[in-house]
Amino acid sequence: MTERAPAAVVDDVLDAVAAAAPEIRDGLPGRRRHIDDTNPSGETVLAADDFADDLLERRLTAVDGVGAYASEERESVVDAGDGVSVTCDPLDGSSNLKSNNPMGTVVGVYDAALPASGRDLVGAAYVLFGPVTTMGAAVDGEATEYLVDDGVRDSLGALTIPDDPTVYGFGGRVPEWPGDFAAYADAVESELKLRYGGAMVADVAQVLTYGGVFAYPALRSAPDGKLRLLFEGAPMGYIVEAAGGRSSDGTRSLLDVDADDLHQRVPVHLGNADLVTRLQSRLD
Ligand code: FDP
Repeated sequence: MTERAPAAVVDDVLDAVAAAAPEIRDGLPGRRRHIDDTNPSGETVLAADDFADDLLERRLTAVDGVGAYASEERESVVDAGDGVSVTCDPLDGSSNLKSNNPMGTVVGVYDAALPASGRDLVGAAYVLFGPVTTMGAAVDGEATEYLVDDGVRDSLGALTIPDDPTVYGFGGRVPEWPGDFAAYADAVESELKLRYGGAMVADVAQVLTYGGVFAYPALRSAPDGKLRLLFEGAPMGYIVEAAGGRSSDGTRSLLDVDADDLHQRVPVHLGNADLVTRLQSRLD
């Protein structure tokens, strides 16, 4: 659907996201308050969410070959002409801003009109605002980690999930977990160490670094979980699968979940293939 090769556009999108990263980080200190607004998922919005969304919308729609921009913070898709569609969670884990804990940005590049399936992804990336700024990106089935310094991404090498898993992090209140997920969590607790910080990007980065499993599962009160398919689940699933891991909504890869609605939610399970396979057989 674009005249430029999607891979070239993805490269420019990743550069634009890296260039925006220091500006997003520098813009955080004065924007830790809530503004009088809710996003399309009904969540309260911080000034920082709005700021990052506006900045990324301007930068990404300016990339030659980007035809659409959608984000968790806005109701509908922004039309930018012909080209690939970019989805964005501008500040994932922004409730960590109050406590000054890590947060991130998640980007998906779909070679299709939105809402699109994860199988239409041609690239995906996350930026992690931790003690340093890093990016994890996947293009053409290969995942790479970058250090983002001064708005430029420098490769740190292949991003590969370690074979010997050591950590797990599960979101949602424990009494809200369905019984089969709780039984899986019981088993995992005796094998792995809990590492959970409340920002999906940071929690998945720990799993990619140490090996293990991250989940924001279906909840009793929210059978589709909390995370959004197009903005969070599918792009992160694409990266974790490219890094040698596995993703699941409980029964299938996150890349195979039908996308019917721009803001639809999905249970998210990501990590080492055997841990996600075990989880899936418990939930099936
Ligand atoms: P946040 O609401 O702070 O933006 O998708 C949003 C997200 O954070 C994820 O980053 C995180 O994994 C999850 O929600 C945390 O939710 P809980 O507060 O329920 O743990």
